[in-house]
Amino acid sequence: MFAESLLALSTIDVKPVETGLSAPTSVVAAPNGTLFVTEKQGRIIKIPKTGKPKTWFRINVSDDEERGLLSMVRIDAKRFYAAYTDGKGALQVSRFTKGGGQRKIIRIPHPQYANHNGGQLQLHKGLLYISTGDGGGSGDPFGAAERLSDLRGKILRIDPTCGSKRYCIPAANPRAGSPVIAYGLRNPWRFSIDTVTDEIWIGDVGQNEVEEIDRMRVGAPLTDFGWSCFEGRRSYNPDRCAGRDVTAPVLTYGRSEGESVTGGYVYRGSKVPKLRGWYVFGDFVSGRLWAYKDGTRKRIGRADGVTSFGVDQRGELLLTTIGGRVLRITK
Ligand SMILES: [Ca+2]
Repeated sequence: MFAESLLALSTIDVKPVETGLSAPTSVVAAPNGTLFVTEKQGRIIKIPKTGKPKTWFRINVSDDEERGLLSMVRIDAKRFYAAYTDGKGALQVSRFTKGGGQRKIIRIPHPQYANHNGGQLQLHKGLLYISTGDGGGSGDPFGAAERLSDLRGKILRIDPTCGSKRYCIPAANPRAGSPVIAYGLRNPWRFSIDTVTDEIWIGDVGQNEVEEIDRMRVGAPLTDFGWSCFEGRRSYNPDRCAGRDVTAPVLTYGRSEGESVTGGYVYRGSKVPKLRGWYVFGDFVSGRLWAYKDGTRKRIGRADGVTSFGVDQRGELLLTTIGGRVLRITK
């Protein structure tokens, strides 16, 4: 441990923004700096720049094991998209209007197991990107991640505003008529889109041995990240490899460093110059935080139970912890 901390070349500081939340799963910011935090049990908490946090919205969710309210993205002051697990365990993505109810966009059945729901949303150039888990259990019992007709174990891209339709498939998607832009994922719990390079960065939680970070261009051809043929770069299930052209992870780490990766963001803020252009991410179990750039990974700090990263209105990095904290990376 001691030697390792000496190798942490450049550490960062985290400062609490808020504490006492209930299992926060994501944080987003409004242009005025107000933060919105999703809680696993279905509440959205509004945290103004000054004053007390308040419950701003409630969504009925199932919240056993890994189920719950999983993330949101803002559209404007009253409207947002959220991903949550419904009463039957399906991953539901809907548009909500404060005071105006819910418009259901897409629902992905996931009835058997309560783990591996994915559930990250990102809005980029008017299109909605959605991560989905492989259906849960262990070892992808359904072979869902590799099967393109199954929407589990994927990154999806849809046009969520499409006349009277619930959604449309963007013409630029790699497969005509399919929302799938990436597959072969186990539980891409958190992913982000770096708008400077137009790249998608995915943290894909491993099975027994290997955590991984994957990366693809927004405009890439259909991309296969390998699960469950591979776990990270290791062979996992050779029966699931036939005919696949797998894109290897950008980086992997094993059980000596963590057990459940939480994907983050490429830092594009200004207050922490040493992190500019570095991809910052962490591990939910070990609490370690790292920064990665061009083949170099540095350990930069610690946050126990990190569930999610977010960016504020100035591009500064936030994170949430299962213990109820929102933290800000300050230097
Ligand atoms: Ca993989």
